[in-house]
Amino acid sequence: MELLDTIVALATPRQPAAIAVVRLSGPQTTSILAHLVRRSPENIAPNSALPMGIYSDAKNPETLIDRAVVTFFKGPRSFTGEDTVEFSLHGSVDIADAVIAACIAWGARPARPGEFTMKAAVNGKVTLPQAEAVDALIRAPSSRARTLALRGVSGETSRQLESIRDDLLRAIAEAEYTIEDDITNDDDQRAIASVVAHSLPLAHRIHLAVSQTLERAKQGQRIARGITAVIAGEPNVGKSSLLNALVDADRAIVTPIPGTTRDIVEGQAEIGGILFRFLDTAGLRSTPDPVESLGIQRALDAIASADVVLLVSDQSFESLSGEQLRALKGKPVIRIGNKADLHRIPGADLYTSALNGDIASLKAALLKFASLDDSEDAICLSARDLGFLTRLDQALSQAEEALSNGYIDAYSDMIRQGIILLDDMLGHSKGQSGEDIYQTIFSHFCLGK
Ligand SMILES: Nc1nc2c(ncn2[C@@H]2O[C@H](COP(=O)(O)OP(=O)(O)O)[C@@H](O)[C@H]2O)c(=O)[nH]1
Ligand SMILES: [Mg+2]
Repeated sequence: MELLDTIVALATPRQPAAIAVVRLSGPQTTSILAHLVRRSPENIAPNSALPMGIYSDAKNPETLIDRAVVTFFKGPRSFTGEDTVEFSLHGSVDIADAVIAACIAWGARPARPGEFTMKAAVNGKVTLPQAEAVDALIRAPSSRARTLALRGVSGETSRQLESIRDDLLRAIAEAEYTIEDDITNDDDQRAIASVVAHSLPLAHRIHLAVSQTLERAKQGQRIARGITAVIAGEPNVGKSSLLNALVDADRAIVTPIPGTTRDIVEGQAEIGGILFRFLDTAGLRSTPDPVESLGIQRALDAIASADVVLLVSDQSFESLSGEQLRALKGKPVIRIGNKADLHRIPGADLYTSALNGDIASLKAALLKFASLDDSEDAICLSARDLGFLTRLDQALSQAEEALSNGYIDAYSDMIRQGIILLDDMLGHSKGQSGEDIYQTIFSHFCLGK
């Protein structure tokens, strides 16, 4: 992939619409533009939207494609860091295709998905985590996910990571400087002890900062991808009724006949700005019916993949079989006493009446589970970034351990590894090829983004 190419793409959906936006970016932008419009590009002021005719060849008035608005962003003060033009066209697919074809005829090439953002990253306009936040923003499934991604786009998280990187550099400098300064053949031990005493607080502080960032990123992931809550329990306790109440729609079939639900029924709802995916399952009981048995197996599989299990009962929570209890083991469980309009059973965390739509206590418990209280701290990082942070966290705990044992060289080595991890994560690393970065990060972006 040639990073210096001038690229062009439709940035809006390929369908008739009010406006279609075609983006052109790269070093040849103004020379290509000079062929498409009659005004000389020197006379097109940056950052202003100007109406003008767009031609396949501006020298030939018969090749007029559209009368549209042209906005010119002069590099480096543009999104990509290079000269960029946005054509806001009448929203016809044919017009957009003709403008793209003209750009290509005069020297541009079709952009790959995400390539404009890739240019921005390569030109230092955004860090890789920032670029990923742009994608997360476009795909955000809930209002909280959107707010979170927007904070990522602003670069706040990247700045925190950069400052951790600065601290790591300082940690190496301090350890190595003191060593060179202090160590003599006579009192090695004392010198090492002094480096350890001097460096441990900083090493500890950096490790703590990374662990906290990791936790905040994990919480951000939950907000970004939503929370899967599996509704489970014995037959006829009101699981399907609860699903319908939670998603406020008639998703699952409700009857007084036990064993009605067999396959998993799914519904989504946004509660307090967080996306919840609810899975209604077959009632857990032993049954000779082979179809119902398969449904129960699916229910147990769903429990295994749940972020939280909503265990529903209208009698007691004591009667689950060993296999069912095993499936619940280690899972966060909210025990729901349903049919509270009839009676309140013992042992429940909260009571609902799915029949009357009385589920406020359940919604409150779900919000609490999502730990909304401290979700203000959550940060938007991708699964890729989370992988880097996890490895960085491990490297730093090893570094801290090496240091406490007086192994200064091993300590510096681990810190150095940490810096490499951060550089790869932020996109500073020279070792990664453009194509690798493109494939792991940008290839799944939208075209024209
Ligand atoms: N009184 C009362 N009946 C309920 C409540 N929730 C569900 N039911 C009834 O219990 C029966 C079984 O409900 P359903 O949702 O199919 O239970 P599931 O088998 O656990 O999915 C139906 O007749 C529902 O109308 C409730 O909160 N109160
Ligand atoms: Mg059911």
